[in-house]
Amino acid sequence: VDLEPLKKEAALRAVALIESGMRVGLGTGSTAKYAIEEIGRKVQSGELTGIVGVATSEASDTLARAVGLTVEPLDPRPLDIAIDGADEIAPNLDLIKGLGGALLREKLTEVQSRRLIIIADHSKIVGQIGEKSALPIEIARFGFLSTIERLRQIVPGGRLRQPGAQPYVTDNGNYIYDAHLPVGGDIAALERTLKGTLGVVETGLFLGMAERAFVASPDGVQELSR
Ligand code: DER
Repeated sequence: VDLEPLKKEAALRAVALIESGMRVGLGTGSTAKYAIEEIGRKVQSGELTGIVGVATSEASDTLARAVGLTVEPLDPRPLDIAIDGADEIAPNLDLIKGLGGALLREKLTEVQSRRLIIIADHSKIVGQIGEKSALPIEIARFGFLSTIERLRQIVPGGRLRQPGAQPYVTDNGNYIYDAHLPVGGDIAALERTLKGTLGVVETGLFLGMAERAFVASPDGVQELSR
């Protein structure tokens, strides 16, 4: 089945929560793209006014401006709402994110948002974190081979993200190591261990951050809340 209409439906449900005057975190990825386009449509039609967007990637910044949104850099002021996709959604709304490579700016932005709304198709639903997706970990470029060796001691079986001849480089000039998580286990403890590992910049574990998720499947859009 074509998931794109389902992803768009989920995005429309999330965008319906935005009110005029809000500061909005703009997510990254193919589902967040529908949300950014819809916000742009509502601003152009006058349904929404006074919206300021904060983008979680260069790609989302470019798209937001292209649809006529005002985009500002992240500053310490809180955001009213952020809308973003995910790679895995657990029953308690713990997430894996980062397959689009934007996890650092996403987490930096979304921790400042009063509400984090996740939008996805049903393929992202898991019973436990680690079931379907790798865990993206952003690592410093300098000494990355040493950092990867440190990570292999914690989460063996991962690899540097390298789609072509060169490693993938994030908007922040870092590399990504895609780790394979053991399913189950204490992921909060794992997050602490990973964050305490020299050379690790950020992980794609978004634990206890999302307020709700709109998940689209062929029989409709489910609204999950924590
Ligand atoms: O990289 C990211 O964090 C994206 O939000 C990703 O998790 C979801 O991307 P998708 O909507 O294209 O599947």
